Amino acid sequence: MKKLIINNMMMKRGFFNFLTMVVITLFLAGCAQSPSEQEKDGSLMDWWSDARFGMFIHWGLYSIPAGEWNGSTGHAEWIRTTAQIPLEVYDTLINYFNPVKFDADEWVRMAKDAGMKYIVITSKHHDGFCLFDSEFTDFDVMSTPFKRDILGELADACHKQGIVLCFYHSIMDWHHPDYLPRRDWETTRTTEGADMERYITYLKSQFKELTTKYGAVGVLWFDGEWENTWTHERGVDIYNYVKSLQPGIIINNRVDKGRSGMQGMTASDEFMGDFGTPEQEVPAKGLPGVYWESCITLNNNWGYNRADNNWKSPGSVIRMLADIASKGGNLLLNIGPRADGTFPGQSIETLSEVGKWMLKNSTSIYGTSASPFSSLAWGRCTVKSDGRNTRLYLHVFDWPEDGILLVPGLANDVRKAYLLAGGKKLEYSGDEGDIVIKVPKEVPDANNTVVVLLIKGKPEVFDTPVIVKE
Ligand code: FHN
Repeated sequence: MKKLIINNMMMKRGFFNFLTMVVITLFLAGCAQSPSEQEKDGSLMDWWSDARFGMFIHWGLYSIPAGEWNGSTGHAEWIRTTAQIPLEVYDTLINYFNPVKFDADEWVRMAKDAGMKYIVITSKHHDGFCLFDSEFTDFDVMSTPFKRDILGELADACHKQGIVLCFYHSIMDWHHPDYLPRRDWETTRTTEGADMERYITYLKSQFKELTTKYGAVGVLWFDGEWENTWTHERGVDIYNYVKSLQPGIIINNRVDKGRSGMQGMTASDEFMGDFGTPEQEVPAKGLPGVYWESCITLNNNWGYNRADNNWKSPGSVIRMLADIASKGGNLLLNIGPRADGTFPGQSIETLSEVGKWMLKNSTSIYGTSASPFSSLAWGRCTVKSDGRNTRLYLHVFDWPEDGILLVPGLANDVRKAYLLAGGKKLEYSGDEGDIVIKVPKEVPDANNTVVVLLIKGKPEVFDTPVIVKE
């Protein structure tokens, strides 16, 4: 059943394919369930929860100034607001958006080679510019010199390479005349005739385009829900509307008003959203029964900023991925492409290094669940059970100099211990529940060496799981 859903994600565009997908997902769809429930019947969240790792892409007109305006270099995708650029000035950028080096197949290949299973791209960010050919606005890619449907090309590449296509769409819109409020510094831009109901009709028209023109869509990633013109009632309406268009689509909690700030979790069950969205942070503890995804930049900015060279190291990204998976979450790692359609060199390098690690260790990330341990001095743990036995994937960040790796408070019988990369068997011993594993003195992978402990049955750990934030 789950395979069927994933196969549908990969189907080529086209109405027939879409119709088949709708029929199948109408049969399979269900509202989001907790991880324990979803194990019963292979539900909506399966592919997403198993994926653990996706690519975020922030790209648009704001990529042209590359963070700089009137000599200031601290801007990015918010530049229209942070540099207080009048609408009529900002909109002229549309005449210069011509990403001649854009290659959808290459973007998708880099994501896939990094071990990512889905891509979330900005169909429309707060500035209102649409990266797709929309019938309902001229403020879109077809009004640029490029005149190609970027989301259409990315959709083809994703379906061809088996990566799930997802869209980020901003509720807040600094361009559309019907969206309110205006920016507080836009004192001369009239609000005359602005009509939020008409804006919501526009939003719905574009959701229909996004869910009918590009085949199966994995996630609709909402954002910009925080202004007072957006309400819980509107969030519920839009959530249900989008689900009616593609019942198999997953929707984050920023469609409604329940997100608890950058911590990202949903305040209570009354609010809509299939998963929580911590931003630029990882929850301190695993949150059993809650779907969540941390979205994180590679430097300090979502949109491209030429001056921002504060890049995270590949090792820190590898460890962050393991940390998040050990708490039962997903990592959505951001790329801010340049205006010409290329990825920044440092981003390419990091994706490549993460990909090399994933090539040898991805089974310790994909389809795993949260650690049963309270805290592990040397790293993290992810878990995969087959009903009879369980594999504990021990992500060792701090390699023991004495060659002794201690696994505290584990009551299970151990069947085997080995290095995941290469499979080298390891000696182990244990009493009173502390398992001692003899590991090579020389660390195999200084970023994160995964040691596998194969145990009988489900993990029985002496203390409750409170996993310490790095
Ligand atoms: O304002 C946006 C920001 O530009 C970026 O898109 C992030 C990514 O999740 N979301 C909002 C800030 O919380």
